[in-house]
Amino acid sequence: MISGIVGKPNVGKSTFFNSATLMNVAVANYPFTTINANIGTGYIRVRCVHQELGVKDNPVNSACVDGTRLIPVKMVDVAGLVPGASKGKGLGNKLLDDLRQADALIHVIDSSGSTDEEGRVVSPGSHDPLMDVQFVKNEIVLWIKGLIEKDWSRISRTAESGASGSPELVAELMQKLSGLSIRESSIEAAIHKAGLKADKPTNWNNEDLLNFSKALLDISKPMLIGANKCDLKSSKEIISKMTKALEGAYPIVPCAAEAELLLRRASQSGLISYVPGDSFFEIKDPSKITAAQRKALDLVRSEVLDVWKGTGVQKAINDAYLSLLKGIVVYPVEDESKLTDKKGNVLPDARIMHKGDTAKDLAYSIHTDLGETFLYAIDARTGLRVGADYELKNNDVLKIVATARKG
Ligand SMILES: Nc1nc2c(ncn2[C@@H]2O[C@H](COP(=O)(O)OP(=O)(O)OP(=O)(O)O)[C@@H](O)[C@H]2O)c(=O)[nH]1
Ligand SMILES: [Mg+2]
Repeated sequence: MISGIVGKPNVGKSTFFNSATLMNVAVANYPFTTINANIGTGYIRVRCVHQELGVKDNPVNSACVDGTRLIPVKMVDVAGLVPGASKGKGLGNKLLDDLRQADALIHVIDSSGSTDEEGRVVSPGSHDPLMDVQFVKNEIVLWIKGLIEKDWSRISRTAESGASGSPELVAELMQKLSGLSIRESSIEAAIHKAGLKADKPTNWNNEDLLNFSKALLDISKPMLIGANKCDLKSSKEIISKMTKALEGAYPIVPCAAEAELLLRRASQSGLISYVPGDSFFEIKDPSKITAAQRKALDLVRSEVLDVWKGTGVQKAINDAYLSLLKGIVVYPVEDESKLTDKKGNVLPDARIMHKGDTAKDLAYSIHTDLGETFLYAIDARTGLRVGADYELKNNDVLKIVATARKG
């Protein structure tokens, strides 16, 4: 599962990305600082099961800080998107292509209203970011529509000449949109949601294609709004207005990416203890901190943590994977009584799976071989066997048993 960080230029996408991944990609106060996509690893934060199970853990694929498990997830930061991007304006289709692989979108907006549609600096509160929510969505819809339209007459005719109608259209669209991280079931659902008939695609008009593209975006790439720069004064009123206006359409998470970056770096260099997502931090040794560092940290506390109860960056990431993408966390082990891997590490891995995935899906996600030779799994909590179709539950600890593969 990959999340894509989208939005118009100069809203803080790369700052958000840096704060999530602790990478160091370029950030600057002008549009189009980012040109090529940046791919990195962020973390979702969950309560680890080790305390409940009464063991000490040795995470391998993830980290555990005082009972908080940080599980790696892939994130991509792309260039800023301007009105007309789907027609090639700004960095146009290149950046949209960089979004192909994203399963969920974190749409970063400038909630202080101090950047115009194209990311140029304007006075705080003078631009309404609600307009950006609309145009960014429209551009992504038009890009999807453009991809389909290019080949629509062939797709629709081929699909219609098939024997039984709908499966042909879905298969043709699947092929056309391959690489876009879209499932077959999402295409079916989008046809249905748009109120269209799959057996007569040659009758679809321009508006039908547009409605289909809208539905497909909503279903296949769910989105939340990261209302960034919430440390600035003008953001409070704008966020409250937007929250009402977007109710039922998109979840909105107030964010202060710059503050998160400062906290993460201060924590990394040992100045403070802070776990991403916390609403507080502690200065480790007050005698080692400079006056400037203290001032910056005090500002983060008073303008962000005390007001918003966190910087929002971790919440946005968690919500993207756990709510939008319906992720659940599963801990595979090799020895179900000791909860270890082959090397004796306790609760070594935490994996994010989809709600609805089965024990066999878990096996496949670890290794194709393990999926193909799957026999059953053992629930470490109960010691009972579960079958291939067992639906995974959040926080399951499972041992997969497979036949030994020869040669
Ligand atoms: N006040 C405030 N400024 C921020 C915050 N996050 C980012 N900025 C500033 O916003 C400006 C743009 O940040 P970037 O991260 O480069 O923005 P971007 O969206 O990646 O920009 P492009 O790559 O040009 O599309 C920089 O001056 C950042 O320091 C924040 O949380 N609060
Ligand atoms: Mg950038």
